[in-house]
Amino acid sequence: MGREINQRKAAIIGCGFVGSATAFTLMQSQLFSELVLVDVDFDKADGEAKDIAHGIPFAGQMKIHAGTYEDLSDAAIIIVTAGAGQKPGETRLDLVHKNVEIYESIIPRIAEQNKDAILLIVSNPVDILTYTALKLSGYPENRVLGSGTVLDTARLKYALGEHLSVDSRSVHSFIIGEHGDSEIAVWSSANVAGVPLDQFCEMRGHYNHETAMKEIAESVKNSAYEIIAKKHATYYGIAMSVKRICECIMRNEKSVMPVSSMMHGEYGIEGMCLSMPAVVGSEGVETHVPITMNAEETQKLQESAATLKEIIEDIKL
Ligand code: 6V0
Repeated sequence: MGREINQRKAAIIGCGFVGSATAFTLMQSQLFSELVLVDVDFDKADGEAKDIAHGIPFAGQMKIHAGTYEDLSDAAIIIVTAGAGQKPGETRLDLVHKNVEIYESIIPRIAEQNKDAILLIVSNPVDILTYTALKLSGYPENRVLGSGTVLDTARLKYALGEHLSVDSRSVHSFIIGEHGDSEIAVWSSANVAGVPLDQFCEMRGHYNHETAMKEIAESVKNSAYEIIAKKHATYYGIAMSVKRICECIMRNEKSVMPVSSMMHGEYGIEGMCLSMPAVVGSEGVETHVPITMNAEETQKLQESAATLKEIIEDIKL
């Protein structure tokens, strides 16, 4: 245990659709000089590493290879995407038992090799598994985070950008809570370049915002179901979300992102992981940013938390 951390090394555990798309994206990002891929199926990891490595001459020099848990001992970021994905019709919460069991076999082995990395959890249900990884790893809370609603927030910004015919990067809005069916779009603080969303809608000739926003939030919430029904998995959007989180950590950007992390009484929510905006930098989650919400949004967040709490109380770690 305990080689010195190589600040430019990352590892991905689980090389299915999400793990391999993430590896492909990270290879192109040039954020890391070494990327190690681990999977129960070693050949799968090896095949993906070799295939992705053939893109290196077009992107820039680095090392990408399949490995074992011993190879994690000096990784700065360990991304966990291992586990079953949703089948058509399944919710993320339906995956709990299968994936908690998989985490019980993975997380202690990571912690045995490396106590100083940042654990970035991606498998679903991501909030429950972030909590599971935190408990099983013994890592400090700031260094265990889940991709949370970073992807859902990107989906929301994309949909709003299309609706309003504006660059999605100029849209400031968050989806928070569970990465799943009880997630909440925080409309009350949404804006485009500082202009409140309702006002911007009118500027663009849309006067039915309440109906339109409801439809957009529903379609964002259901987009994974739609994609899974059509192509059996989602992976490009999450790969870009993971890359963005890695950028923040590697460059100590301190960007505000809705990652999943441990809650300590914010909005009365305690002892569980869910997504709310947080400052993310080289130490992981630096601090939560309790954005302004109206009473209805706060209540929905508490309901989302209650859904997750029930599940957490049911799993024995
Ligand atoms: P997949 O294509 O079935 O890949 C899973 C991979 O994990 C396979 O290669 C398995 O061999 C491997 N695996 C299983 N058990 C272990 C183990 N014990 N150790 C190491 N590797 C193991 O699934 P896919 O890649 O589509 O999805 C992976 C997870 O990501 C699922 O839980 C999805 O629900 C989740 N997603 C999370 C998203 C998010 O926003 N957080 C988005 C999309 C998918």
